[in-house]
Amino acid sequence: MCGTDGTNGANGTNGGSNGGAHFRSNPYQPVGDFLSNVGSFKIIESTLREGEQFANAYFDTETKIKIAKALDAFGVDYIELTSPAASEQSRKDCEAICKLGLKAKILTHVRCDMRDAKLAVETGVDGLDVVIGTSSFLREHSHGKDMAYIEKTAIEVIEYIKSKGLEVRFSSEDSFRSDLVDLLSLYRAVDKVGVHRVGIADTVGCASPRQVYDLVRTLRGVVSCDIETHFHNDTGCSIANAYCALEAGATHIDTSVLGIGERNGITPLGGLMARMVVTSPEYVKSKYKLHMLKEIEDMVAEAVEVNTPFNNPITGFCAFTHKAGIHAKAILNNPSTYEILNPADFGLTRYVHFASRLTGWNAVKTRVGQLGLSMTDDQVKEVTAKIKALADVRPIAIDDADSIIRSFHLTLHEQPGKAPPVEIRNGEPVEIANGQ
Ligand code: HCA
Ligand code: CU
Repeated sequence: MCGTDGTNGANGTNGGSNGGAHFRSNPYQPVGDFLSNVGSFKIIESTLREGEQFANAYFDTETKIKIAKALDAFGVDYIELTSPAASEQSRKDCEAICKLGLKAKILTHVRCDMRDAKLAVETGVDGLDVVIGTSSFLREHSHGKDMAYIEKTAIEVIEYIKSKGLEVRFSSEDSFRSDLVDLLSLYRAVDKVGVHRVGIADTVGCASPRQVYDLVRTLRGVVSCDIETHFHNDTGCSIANAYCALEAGATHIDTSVLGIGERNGITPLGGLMARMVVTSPEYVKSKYKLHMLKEIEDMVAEAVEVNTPFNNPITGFCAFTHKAGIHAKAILNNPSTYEILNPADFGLTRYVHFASRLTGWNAVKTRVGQLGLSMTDDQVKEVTAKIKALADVRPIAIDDADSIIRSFHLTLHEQPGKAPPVEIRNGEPVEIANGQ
């Protein structure tokens, strides 16, 4: 009923002359802060790594290449791939993507282990994202290594990768449940040997925005390298956490298309774009091809056999649908009244609902115009009452509302000044012939 692709009835022209007239200046500027990177962040797109850990994901080589090319065209800074140590095909796919000559830098994600690092540098990647668990949970129940061992291995692996002329990031899994002193001294040590980025990962999705702000801000004071962040969405904070990380001085955000990843995934690329285009419109619009978002999400949704969630930012089927009469009226006058995002920025159109019991006459008036009919305001109000009367009896479709409008108009034409011959009988609009 309310699509986002511009094919449905009331879309398209509803913006009228105000369609692009969103705010001239941006009233949503973040609190100014010299460490904030909300206007200069980079994206590490991990659909082909974290996303491959999504329950439904199986990407064959062709699909991986298609996704990598699309993400590159969209403008992401980095594309992160599954470790070549995961399987022989993963290694070959990594090599194949490196050979595409994309603008985005290609990274692969490896355990903090020299064998994995050696395998990865042979694939032709631009850099390695090295990771190891640092929380007591993971140290005790996963790899069983202590902090001294982690630091020593980390330094060896980082120095090796750097000696090959590649970019290297070092990250701790489960950073928010790691001991803060352990974490900071480890990061200080890897910063000293010249790691390009350190990473903070909320592996279990437990962190709140304020905790993220505090940790990143503290880390910002300890290391001089870039700071990458990675947020799982178990408690629904993945976009807010990414935003707070940037405010606190993080430089890189990990995303995946539709947020796919382990469990319910990580910061979604589209949701992050929605957040950041409001905060930093010039930066986001000049850097990323926002018009490609829907196509990329559809591509990934199809590959992993899911639907785009109805309430997805930007591309959810009703993300730009306005229903209540009060909303519709204001939107038709000026879309900024009830829209913080402009659908046109994403190549999409808004939709003003005109087939419900909440419908107001302004929306119906627009629909009358779209159907190429003309009525006075009083007539539009009359036909609106009919639409609402039917919608009080049952849910109605666009076609129902259109047929009420058309037959009402027909009667006006045939018998100017006479009462319109449409009545609701047994919950259906019924045209009343003369005298019946
Ligand atoms: C995982 C690893 C990771 C790594 C994040 C990073 C996480 O548990 O699968 O490299 O920064 O969430 O900790 O995705
Ligand atoms: Cu993760």
